[in-house]
Formats: sequence, C-alpha cells, structure tokens
Amino acid sequence: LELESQLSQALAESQFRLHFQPQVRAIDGALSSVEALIRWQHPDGRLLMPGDFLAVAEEQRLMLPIGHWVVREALKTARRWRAEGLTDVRISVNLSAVQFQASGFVEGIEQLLTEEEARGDWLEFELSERLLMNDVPQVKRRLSRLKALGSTIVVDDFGTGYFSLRYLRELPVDKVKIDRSFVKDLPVAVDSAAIARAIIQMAHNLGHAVVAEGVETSAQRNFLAAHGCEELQGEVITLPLPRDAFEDWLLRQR
Ligand code: G
Ligand code: G
Ligand code: MN
Ligand code: NA
Repeated sequence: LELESQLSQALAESQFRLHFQPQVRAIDGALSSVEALIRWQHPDGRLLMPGDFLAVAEEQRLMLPIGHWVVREALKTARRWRAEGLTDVRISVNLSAVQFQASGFVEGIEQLLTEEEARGDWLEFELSERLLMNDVPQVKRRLSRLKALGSTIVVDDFGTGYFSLRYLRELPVDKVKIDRSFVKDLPVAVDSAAIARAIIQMAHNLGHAVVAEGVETSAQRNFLAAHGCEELQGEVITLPLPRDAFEDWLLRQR
C-alpha cells in the first residue's frame, strides 16, 4: 500500500502535526490541561488521523521515532506557550504499548527533557487501560519513574477493558478518563448513567480524579459535573484544533 512506503518519509520530511484539545474543569470551565493528538498532513492534501496510520507505524517499527517526535513537539509547544504567557497547563501525550514497553523508555523521556530544557511536570501521559494490564510490576516501576519526574498519569479509555480494580489501586495513577462510549448516551440512558456514576465514585474512593472524553452536549456536561467528574473534554468545549487555531481559542478564553 502507498501509505506504508510513505510513512518513514513523513517523519523525515516533517509531515506530522499535533492538534490540541482542551480539558477543562467541570465546575467553572477553567483550562486544566491540553491533549496533543497526532495528525499526518499528507502531501496529497489529506489530513490523516491516528487510526489511519499508527498501526502501520507499529508494523514498520516507526512507533518509537514517531512517539519520540510527539513528546519533543509537545515540550517545544509547552515551552512556547509559557514564554508567550498563553498558558502553563500540562500537555497530555498518548503513549502506545510498544513505546511504553520499549527498553530505555524512561531514559528517552529524561533525555528529551534535558535536550528541550523542559520539566516533567509540563506533561501528562495517557496510557490505555489495556496497556497497563501487561506486566504490572514493570508498568508500576515505569509509572513511578515518570511520576518522580513530576508527570501526571492518566488511564485512557477507562471502562473498556477488563481492568482489575486491584491494579488500579496499586498503580501510581492520578486520573482516569471515562471512555466516550459511556458518555455518548448520557444522561438519558440509565445504564450509561449508572456506569458513569460508578466509575466516578470508584475512582474517587481510590484517590483518583476523573476526566470524561467525548462530551458533546450541555446535558452530558451538566450530568458529569453534578456527579463530581472533575474535568471535561469534547466537542461541547471544542474539537481538537491545529496549533494556530488552538492558540486563538486560548486567547478567546481570556
Ligand atoms: O485524534 P483522534 O480522536 O482520532 O485519536 C484517536 C486515537 O488515537 C486516540 O484514542 C489517541 O489515543 C490516539 N492517538 C492520538 N495521538 C496519538 C499519539 O501521539 N500517540 C499514540 N500512541 N496515540 C495517539
Ligand atoms: O486518546 P483519545 O481516544 O481520548 O483521543 C481523543 C479522540 O476523540 C480524538 O480522535 C478526537 O478527535 C476525538 N474526539 C474529541 N472530542 C470528541 C467528541 O466530543 N466526540 C467524539 N465522538 N469524538 C471526539
Ligand atoms: Mn487519549
Ligand atoms: Na480515549
């Protein structure tokens, strides 16, 4: 396939972009963090989404260099936003399993922080619930090292796997992100409402904050806020935006 032969060139020729989506505090809408989402600006004009190319990147062993690029770009962006007084909230980066499990992963992050004169507390890391279940002792050690750098740990897509609650208690996690499949039919679907409430309550009992993704309506936002969900992300605030458009969004929030 065409894409496959073009992927390594995409990295060499800087065709990847980060788009940004805010996560806001449920009680007052204040910005709490920003998720960085990779896009491929293909030379033919198409904007390709992670679902279109990340699996191919993994097959081609390009996930490590691409993941490295994402973290570096996030740190450069965080530095710029700080320098320009735009915002100093954390940028949230998604980690794939191959990336997180690669030997030297934490050392790679430390090296990027040094090279970019950045701090670990500029970052959040989102790891899928599924990823966190393999080799729990190793996961625990790596998460602890990221936490020691000052970074925040988020369990992404929460509720979609078969995550053991024991692991959630054992791992040094800060936040869980309720998967959009549970948000979609709020507040009218009684099963979704029950699951969302249960996730929020359980996360709180374990000392974790909760962020909900895919929040599209004010009815969903109000339900989540009323049930104690701390942060919201989704179209009701804004869809992910290219950097320039996101910076305009930031300025309009003043
Ligand atoms: O941007 P979009 O909504 O299409 O994202 C789809 C999925 O792609 C998200 O669930 C997200 O976790 C994943 N994703 C987006 N950017 C990155 C990235 O930089 N690295 C990895 N590993 N996954 C990403
Ligand atoms: O890592 P994660 O799966 O959370 O990535 C977020 C994905 O969700 C991105 O692909 C983004 O484009 C998408 N997204 C962001 N906001 C919304 C929303 O309100 N509704 C839906 N359906 N998708 C959204
Ligand atoms: Mn995510
Ligand atoms: Na998610």
